[in-house]
Amino acid sequence: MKRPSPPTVPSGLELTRRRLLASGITATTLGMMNLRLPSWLSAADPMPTADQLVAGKDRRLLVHNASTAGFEIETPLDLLRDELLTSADKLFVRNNQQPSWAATIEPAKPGPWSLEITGLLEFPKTIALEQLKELPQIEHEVVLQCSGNGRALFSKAAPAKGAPWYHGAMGNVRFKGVSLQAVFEKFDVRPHADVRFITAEGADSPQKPDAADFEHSLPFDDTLSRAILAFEMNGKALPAVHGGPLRLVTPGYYGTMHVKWLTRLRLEARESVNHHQVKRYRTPREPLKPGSTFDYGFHNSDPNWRMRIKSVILGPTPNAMVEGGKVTARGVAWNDGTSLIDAVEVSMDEGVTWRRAELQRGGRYGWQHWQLPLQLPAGTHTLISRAVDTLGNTQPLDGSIDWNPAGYGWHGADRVTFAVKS
Ligand SMILES: Nc1nc2c(c(=O)[nH]1)N[C@H]1C(S)=C(S)[C@@H](COP(=O)(O)O)O[C@H]1N2
Ligand SMILES: [Mo]
Repeated sequence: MKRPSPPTVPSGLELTRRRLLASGITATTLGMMNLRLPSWLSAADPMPTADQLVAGKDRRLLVHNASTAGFEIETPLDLLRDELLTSADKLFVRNNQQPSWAATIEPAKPGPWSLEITGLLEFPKTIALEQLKELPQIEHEVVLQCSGNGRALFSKAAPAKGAPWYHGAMGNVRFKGVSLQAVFEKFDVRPHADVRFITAEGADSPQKPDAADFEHSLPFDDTLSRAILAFEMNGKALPAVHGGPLRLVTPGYYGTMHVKWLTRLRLEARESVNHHQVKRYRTPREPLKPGSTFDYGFHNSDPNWRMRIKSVILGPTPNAMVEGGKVTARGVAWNDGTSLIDAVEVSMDEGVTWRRAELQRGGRYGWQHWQLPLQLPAGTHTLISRAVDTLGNTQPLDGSIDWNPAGYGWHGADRVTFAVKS
């Protein structure tokens, strides 16, 4: 696909305005929808651009957080729309912590790398990256999505804590590596019978010495059957910023579970009590009143593991002015890969009637593309999309019924308002 050259960057103010416009939303839309403005919009000092933070990134990406403790960088909708596979220079970045050598989309060169497998097993293992690469390699197209993606939309109901991501904390990429199952077989990993979780650690460490080191526990059986240890993305060595040289990728799971710079897997009978596993990256089991507080624990919340079913409208973009009456609605849909996306339905009348969009099936864990040609009169229109899978899972019309303090797991029916010129 042809890549437009990045715009030349004038003054700071113009830059922030450009970035917001590039996201497909405008300050007025955000205001009307009662959403929180990105912090950099009001900041006197303009944020550094994405390419200044991470070498090789497209400077049109939206920087939410430029802290050296961990970057948060979003892909604007119109850049997502142009590619079937999100290229390394456009893919969002979310780091809680980051190794100093990982601020580039080039392959990582940290020196010799190995993976330890420890915990409840017969003989602990240390496996060199080169040994892993000798196993048969497999490739999966996967939706990589932060569990906070769409958080800004929750703020309509009540503020949610964290970066106000719109839809661009996601992408669709191909990861290549070796299956975890094959690694267990080849290296004769013998887990004890009471192993229930795999806890993954990366080479990154927190900036403050008293802060918890990022790690995540995943369910053992599901992870063993799905996960790959990835060392390539989109046919090239895995970019350092996206977890190179080695990343745990469990297709169908939220991005936070795809631990980057993977150094250790612990086989355990219990979920980790690490702060990032227990107090963050969880979703309450029962509905909450928007704005309420919640004390997260194992008994009342679930980790952000499998992704909820979702569809996103990629065109028209919010507030677009469309010429003529012929408009093609289009976008993507996905779920956790356990069942197939059965349909994407589109409504032009606030959910009274629905029409099925044409579905173009992709890989089990990747984006399913959909489109629907429409003939529309001049005026303002609101397009709503929702996906349904073969298990009957679908998206709530008002996604804010899933409101939670950290704004995780937004999967409301998507809606876009645009105008047709006469
Ligand atoms: N080691 C490590 N892995 C990590 C993180 C991190 O901070 N450290 N962030 C996680 C989160 S919250 C997300 S959403 C994804 C983001 O992946 P990306 O930056 O490659 O887009 O990485 C996950 N893996
Ligand atoms: Mo995330």
